[in-house]
Amino acid sequence: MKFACQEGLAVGKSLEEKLDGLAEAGYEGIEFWGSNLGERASEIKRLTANHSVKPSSICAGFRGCPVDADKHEREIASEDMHTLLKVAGDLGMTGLIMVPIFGGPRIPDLSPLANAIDLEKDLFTKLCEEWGQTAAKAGTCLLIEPLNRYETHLIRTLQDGVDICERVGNPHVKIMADFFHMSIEEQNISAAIRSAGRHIVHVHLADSNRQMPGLGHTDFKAGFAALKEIGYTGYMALECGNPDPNKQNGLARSASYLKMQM
Ligand code: LER
Ligand code: MN
Repeated sequence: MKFACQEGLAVGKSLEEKLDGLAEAGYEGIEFWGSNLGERASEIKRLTANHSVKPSSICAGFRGCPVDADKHEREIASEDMHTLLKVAGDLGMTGLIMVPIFGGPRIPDLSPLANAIDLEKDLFTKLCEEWGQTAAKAGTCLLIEPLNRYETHLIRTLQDGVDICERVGNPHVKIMADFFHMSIEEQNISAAIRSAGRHIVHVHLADSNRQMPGLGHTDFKAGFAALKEIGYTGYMALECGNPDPNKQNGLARSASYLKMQM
């Protein structure tokens, strides 16, 4: 297991300084926001080629919403997803993280023919089949991220994500597990990780209150033990608040805390 950190949390004016700061604090990966990332790909490649901190993943950053009622919204989302998957592959990343929809449904309920949720899931599965082919060609993965009930109605538990992966049946369509969302949605985080094990290829780290690990009540020791049991060797990227007035110290303290939970 390797610790990574989202670019927005890293300390430094330039990407070069951020990479050095992350290495010093004990991180081996950096996760980027997706919008316009293609324009930065050559700089990222150049700066990370001989650096201990590698590009781990892209976190969303596509326009539109792939399960919107409006065709244009769906098309721009899908187009950006294909583009970002190619960028993720080009940068040697684990994958592109995506949430199909924030908030409530945007398509009408057509029951008794089909309710909105079934329509959304069918549509999302179809799109994952298309994105999965691009991911496979690019040598990366599409990473479905389950979110808590206050942020989405659709894919909320690891099992919800696994159901889509199994419907698609492409090894390049996987899920990622976010400790913050799991602390709200899962009955038992370790059991959920063990049960979804075959499909987890990326992890987000935040405590139960979305602060730095160690500042809430999530049992990372138990969660990491479950990840070890499933043979997880991927990145775990920090996505949380850093309340330390000295941000660099906060990052270093978090890495030390996390290493003690392994
Ligand atoms: C949002 O809560 C989240 O966890 C992000 O990773 C979504 O892309
Ligand atoms: Mn997340």
